[in-house]
Amino acid sequence: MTNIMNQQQYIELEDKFGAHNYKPLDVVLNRGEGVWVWDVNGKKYLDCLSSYSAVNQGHCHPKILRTMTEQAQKLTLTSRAFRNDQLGLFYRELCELTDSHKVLPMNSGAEAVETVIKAVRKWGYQVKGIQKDRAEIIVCKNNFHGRTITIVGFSTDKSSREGFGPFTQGFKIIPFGSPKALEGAITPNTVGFLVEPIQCEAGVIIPLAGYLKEVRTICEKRNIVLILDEIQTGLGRTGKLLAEEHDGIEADLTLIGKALSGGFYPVSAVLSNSEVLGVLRPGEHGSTFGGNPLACAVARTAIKVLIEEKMIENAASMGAYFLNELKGIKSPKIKEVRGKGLMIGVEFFSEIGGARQYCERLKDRGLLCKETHDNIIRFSPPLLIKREEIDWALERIEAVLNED
Ligand code: IF1
Repeated sequence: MTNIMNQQQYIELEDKFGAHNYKPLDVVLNRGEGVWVWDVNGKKYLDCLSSYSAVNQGHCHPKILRTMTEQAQKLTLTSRAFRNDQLGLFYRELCELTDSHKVLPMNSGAEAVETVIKAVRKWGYQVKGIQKDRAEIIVCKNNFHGRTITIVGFSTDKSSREGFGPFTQGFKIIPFGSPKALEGAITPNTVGFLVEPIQCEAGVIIPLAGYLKEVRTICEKRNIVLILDEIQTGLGRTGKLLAEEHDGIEADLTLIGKALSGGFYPVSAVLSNSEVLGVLRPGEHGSTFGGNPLACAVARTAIKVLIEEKMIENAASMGAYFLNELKGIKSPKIKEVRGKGLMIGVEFFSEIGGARQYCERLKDRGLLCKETHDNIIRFSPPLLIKREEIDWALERIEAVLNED
């Protein structure tokens, strides 16, 4: 295929006509297959970001692609004014797989977060008997749950929130990883605790084993709803279907998104193990595209391939291998290597002047990854990555670390 423009021209177009709310690496991609992507010059890269875990199943997975095109030719959108033949099947399959009772489908992750905030507040008023407009939700420092006004209002990240107020009331922020802090923050008005099992965007921050178990106990004892944001950690990323399984617990509400469609389409969902979703009545919540037949069909296949092709098991074994090999790299630049499954963070000493330069250099050598905050690189390749491909990545990572 001949390109009508060169790479620089594509970049200039984006810069000229697009809002500048991103600072992407200057690589212009136009094709993807499995763990690999290609730029407009035909150069091949190993994708170690997986679109922030949205393409866990690999780029353009052929089975998901087939479902997408087949369903798109049949029926794409009915709105929820009418029913469609995919929604119930999607619900049942998701509930059976995750041991949930009810599902509420949305599109983006942020919408799933907004949905639980509404549902949990209503539960607080209706079931717990909290006084009107007093409901409080506890969240963690350094959280990342999305970009809406309400969500960034309880972010502690300056660039996410500054300049966007006034914000929504009713949130309390505690340190991540501390059951004691949770205990101390609960008041009679507390309705829920919203937390990521691993704080990915904060730099792959993994709490001590058993944290979620203690949190689960506290929520139970104090009658508050435990909400896990598994939008990034869920669907195999950490070597389990849901990261909560590492602690052997079940949240009351679980949020999934991203890889729920294998990256084809925005699909998110709130999974409920409790009565909480039951408080929503007709007219109180919804979305034009949420639960549409195309989304449901795509998500059904995306989940199916994740299971059938044993991607979760592969994430566990290849993740352990990748983590161990990264830990074995002797470099004075590396402060710490940490991870679970194929969610891996490499933290550099701040003296080296930021992780971005290493992302740039890795890009030049054919490996795509992204810094998070200044000094951390997250490696999160698609879950079907093979040992040889990890070795290929390791060679390049080592080479880049050994330069200058
Ligand atoms: C961007 C970050 C990752 C999420 C968790 C909810 C959402 C996300 C745990 C919201 C979304 C995305 C947003 C995307 C980049 C990416 C990201 F760098 F911004 F923080 F992954 F780490 N909960 N994360 O990770 O889901 O509404 O986007 O579908 O903002 O560029 P969304």
